Amino acid sequence: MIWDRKNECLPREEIGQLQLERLQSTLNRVYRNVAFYKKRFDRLKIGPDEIQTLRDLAQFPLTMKEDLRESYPYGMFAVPLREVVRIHSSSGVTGKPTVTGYTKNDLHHWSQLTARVLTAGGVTKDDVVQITFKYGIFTGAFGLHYGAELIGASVIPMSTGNTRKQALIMQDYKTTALVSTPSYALLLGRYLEQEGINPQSLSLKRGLFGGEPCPESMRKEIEERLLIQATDNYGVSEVMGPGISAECEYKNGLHLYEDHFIAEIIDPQTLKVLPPGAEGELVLTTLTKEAFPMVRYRTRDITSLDYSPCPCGRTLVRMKKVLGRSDDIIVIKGVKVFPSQVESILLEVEGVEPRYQILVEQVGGVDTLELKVEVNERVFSDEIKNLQKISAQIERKLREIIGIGAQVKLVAPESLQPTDGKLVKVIDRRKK
Ligand code: DLL
Repeated sequence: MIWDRKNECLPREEIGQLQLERLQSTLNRVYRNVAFYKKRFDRLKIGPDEIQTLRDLAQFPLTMKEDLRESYPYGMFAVPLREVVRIHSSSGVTGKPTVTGYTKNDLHHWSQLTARVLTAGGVTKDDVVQITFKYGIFTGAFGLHYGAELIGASVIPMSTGNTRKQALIMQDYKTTALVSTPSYALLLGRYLEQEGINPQSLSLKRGLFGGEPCPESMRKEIEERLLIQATDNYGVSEVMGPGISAECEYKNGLHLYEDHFIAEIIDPQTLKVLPPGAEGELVLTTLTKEAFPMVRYRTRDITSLDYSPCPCGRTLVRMKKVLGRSDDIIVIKGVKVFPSQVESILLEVEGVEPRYQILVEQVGGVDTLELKVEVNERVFSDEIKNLQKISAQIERKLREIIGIGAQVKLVAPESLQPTDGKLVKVIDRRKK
């Protein structure tokens, strides 16, 4: 099913033309209304009129999270505050949060976009949607909430935590669609087994997961445990929140809503734009946002773009599932470690949750790594001897597969504290 067939299935030439027109207008607006952009463009002696083709965008400077922090809180707004009707913030996954604003029109577009996401994941007006993102300043819950209401689904605004109550409501209210992070869905799935709740007794049919990476092995386990179809959706608060890209039923990449965003892939080292298909860092430019337009925002997320046709009929480019963040790579004693590698190891260990936190420190000039991992209730109340066996097993796998020595600490279920439902996966306390 497609929510906005006209805009999601535009011929490719028309997408390009629409993007060019909207890009020219966005650059004009930011140049006139945001001192940060004016100063930068002037310094490089480039102006909005430079844009003759979409390729010309590469001449414009990249915007980074640090730039937003310097303009904290409202310095990057392109409209007066009285035009802003909603204020959100990023989840602060990597440091101090940033502020974003939305006009009435922005909110209208945002609901349309999350309605596209939900429809692509199979949600219709007949669904009962349980949202377990945190309701508050984080974009996840409100963003998807309004899209679900626009579709006409019945929305349960559960917010985060309290797995017992989440499961109870899921049973009693006959939830058909779960909207959450993939790691929370997995936790819920394992909780059901532990409590002897048969997933066949639930009405659940689909899960729409986002906010953090969901490797294929994780998707498979969630689908098997909850007996659902799971799709991935992606978003970044600084750019909009959820509603930037989402998988369709073919699950072969996330269709990126190109009528509202331009996607580029750059080499994170040289910062040069890479050709289609190459793997690198995703850079996003907004095309319709009024309150908080963003030009060439470095998301830090590693992916690639696929322009080949999709059997679903959408003509929008597909981004590959995010592989990890370019700033999440930890170098320990010269070895490069991706949190996703650690996650794959944890997924294979019985009784262990893929909910973890990596703490890197320097003790006497030597890098040390501690890995805190949640285990399920049964394992946690097991004998010390068995807990030690599990941590030794993880330590051995880390040494054999990734080549790093780590101290593994097993902790109680749900004891690692998420920020807005997302865990900060890497804490690096070494001096840069
Ligand atoms: O996480 C917005 C969102 C909420 C998206 C709910 C989807 C569902 P931030 O808190 O600003 O916004 O975090 C953005 O989260 O740069 C990625 O590193 C990561 N991320 C988000 N979605 C995915 C995904 C929201 N589907 C950061 N796969 C991004 C992998 C994701 N990583």
